[in-house]
Amino acid sequence: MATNRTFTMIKPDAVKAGHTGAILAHINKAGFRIVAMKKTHLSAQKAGEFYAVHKERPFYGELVEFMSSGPIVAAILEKDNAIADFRTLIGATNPVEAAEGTIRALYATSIGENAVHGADSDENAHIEGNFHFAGTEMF
Ligand code: 3AN
Repeated sequence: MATNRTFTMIKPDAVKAGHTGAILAHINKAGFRIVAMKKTHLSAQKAGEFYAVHKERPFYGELVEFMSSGPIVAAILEKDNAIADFRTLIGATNPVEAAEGTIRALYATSIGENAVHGADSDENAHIEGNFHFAGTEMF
């Protein structure tokens, strides 16, 4: 069922800073089960495809450059109310607005380099998960 799954990426800033383990611990402690996970490095083309919905936004070029600047950790996560609960766990897009204790408040450095991605709907979680993983890699 897609309704209890979300999709996340630990972004290049957080991977580079060595926060992968700490972020996964937050995710684990919040009750998410890992359905699929991999460390990978997106090409600029792949990052551009992933963020195609933001093509017209002024920060698109910057976003694609950043997301292809180093390795990421991509994962599909499962939990009741996964989309909303994960967005609560990560906090606001801009870390200065992110609630205390959230992943972005703890690890993000700016609105662009904000440590983690979280899908914003069941539909997008499904699309984004399938972008990164084959059905045979989901358990
Ligand atoms: P969220 O990831 O919280 O859903 P979106 O969907 O508005 O946020 O933006 C997608 C990604 O684009 C963000 N995670 C962030 O990395 C980047 N982004 C958003 N707004 C800006 C901005 N004003 N300047 C640079 N990058 C931005």
